[in-house]
Amino acid sequence: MTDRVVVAGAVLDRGRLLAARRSAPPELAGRWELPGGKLERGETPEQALVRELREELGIETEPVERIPGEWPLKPGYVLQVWTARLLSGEPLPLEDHDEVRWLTARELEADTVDWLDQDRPAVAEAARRLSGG
Ligand code: DCM
Repeated sequence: MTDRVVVAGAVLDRGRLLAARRSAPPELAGRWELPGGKLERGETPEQALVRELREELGIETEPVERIPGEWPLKPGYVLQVWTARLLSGEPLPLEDHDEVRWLTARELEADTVDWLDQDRPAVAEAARRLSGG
């Protein structure tokens, strides 16, 4: 059986990375993540990402490239991450989150927010891209 994919976005805009704080489930609430969600049947990861970011945050985005790697979640699920460009909208915690923040490279380096462990490798890679590394 192949694992089901959860796709998350490293949304970049004007030198900052978008972070969202989960409001559910209880064991993940309060932790920060790259926002996203599960693929629906027939969707490509890019389509799922655009849909999830629209539903959860009210923003329009364009996936740019996949960050290499795949990270295990709960059994049967893996996390894949794409970088994405913000096209329009101001992110708001409409669904599944209770706060959003734009983090600069410096704030990322200072480890300002409590990321989900499984998101940390992709966040580090996105931070490298922000600082031009
Ligand atoms: N998830 C994660 N990291 C992300 C996005 C999601 O670990 N950046 C996990 C949390 C959930 C599962 O994927 O267990 C499905 O996400 P959601 O509840 O947002 O659909």
